[in-house]
Amino acid sequence: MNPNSFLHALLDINCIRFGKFTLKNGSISPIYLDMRNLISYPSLMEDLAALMMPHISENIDRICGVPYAALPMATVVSMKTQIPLLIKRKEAKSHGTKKIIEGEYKTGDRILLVEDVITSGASLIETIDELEKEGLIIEQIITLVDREQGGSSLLSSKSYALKSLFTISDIINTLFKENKINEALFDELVAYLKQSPTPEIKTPKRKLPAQHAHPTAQKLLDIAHSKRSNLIASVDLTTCAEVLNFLRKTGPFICAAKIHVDILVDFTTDFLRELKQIAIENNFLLIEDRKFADIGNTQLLQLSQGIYSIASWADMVTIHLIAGEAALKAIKDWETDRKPALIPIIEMSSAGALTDKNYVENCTKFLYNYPDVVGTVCQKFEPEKGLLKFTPGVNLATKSDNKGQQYNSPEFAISTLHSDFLIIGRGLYEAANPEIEIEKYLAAVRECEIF
Ligand code: S5P
Repeated sequence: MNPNSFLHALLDINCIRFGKFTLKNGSISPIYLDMRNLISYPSLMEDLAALMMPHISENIDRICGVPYAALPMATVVSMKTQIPLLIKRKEAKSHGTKKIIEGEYKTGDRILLVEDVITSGASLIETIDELEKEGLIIEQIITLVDREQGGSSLLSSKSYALKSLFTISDIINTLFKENKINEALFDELVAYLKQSPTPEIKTPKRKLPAQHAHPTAQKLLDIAHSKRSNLIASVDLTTCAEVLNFLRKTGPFICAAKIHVDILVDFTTDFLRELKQIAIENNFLLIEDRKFADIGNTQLLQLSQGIYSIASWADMVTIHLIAGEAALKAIKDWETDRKPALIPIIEMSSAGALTDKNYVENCTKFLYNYPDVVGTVCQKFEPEKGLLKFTPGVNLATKSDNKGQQYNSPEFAISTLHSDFLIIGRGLYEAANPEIEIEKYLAAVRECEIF
């Protein structure tokens, strides 16, 4: 069945009705959409599945139906595609397992969410949150009808892929063209759609905080505000001269330089002296991206000993929380004169990273209890309680590096991911003229009005 014939059928079986209807939000609408009646017509359910199937991505592990109207739709699509079904309960069971999702699944399964009608998208976002809390990845959403009342913009502002088989404008235009509704009704419907236009999604602009409880984080914020730059240069160059030259050029425009000191082929302690000097002269902080990931005792040795003697010069260091809370506790209990602030890595930017929702949720159980922690390196996760958000994987020119790195634009990182600080590596240090390239990044972040 072609899409237009399917629309006629929806009209015939009263899933689309015209008249005067009071909607849930109290407003009066001349059109009413109620897809629940479709279940009385099994052949139409099959037609619907056939219309949805060409849009389904290849990598879907599970199909999820949201009760009630979309549940049988998801069921038919599941039967036709042989992709197993999940049901998201309306309320968690009050007894026994207290499950919210029925059916077999595992963390990281990619989900196709099937919906009947999407209006503002608010209830769908609640469903998505609940599924994500279970460690599922919402790969795709297919809805039969989009009422064009903000739902699609809300979902795309949160980077979800939505496919609507029909928009309400499609329905009205098609039915008018095919003489299923008369001109007077068409005009009334068009006027209705015009006076209730898609509400614009007003996501408040991300502002860089002014205050932080930790003195090093406060310093970083002060520098960022004074330079109007939230850029952290990730200087992954391999000779001391290259790193220092790069920072002499870009130092005035960054608020911190992040290095991997162990990739330098000609490291000497003189390098550290010069690095600190350039940092002072150009007013930026130093981050060692060591990604500590060991038991507490070893981490303290890695921080304080060896040729790099990281704690003696780094203002901040990155740390994985794979070892659990003990990793942070050992550093908290460490008595020393110079302790770098900590930036735990909660989510990684690489494709297929194992830092899924479960991992993130486990980290948040203790993350906020350690005053040395000033922020997190993450992607979608939004840290709370004053922690700053640092996001790597930012590049103006490319989306990936063919080695697993995934890039977003500065605009996306700030406006959609709500990052405070952007970590930029090859986008800057591989540029022919980093001091010119950095102006493009500065223009992009300032455009987001973060300062
Ligand atoms: O998830 C992460 C965490 C980090 S710290 N993804 C990352 O890319 N990084 C680091 O950021 C990575 O080690 C590198 O130093 C920098 C990104 O560099 P780029 O050249 O890909 O921009």
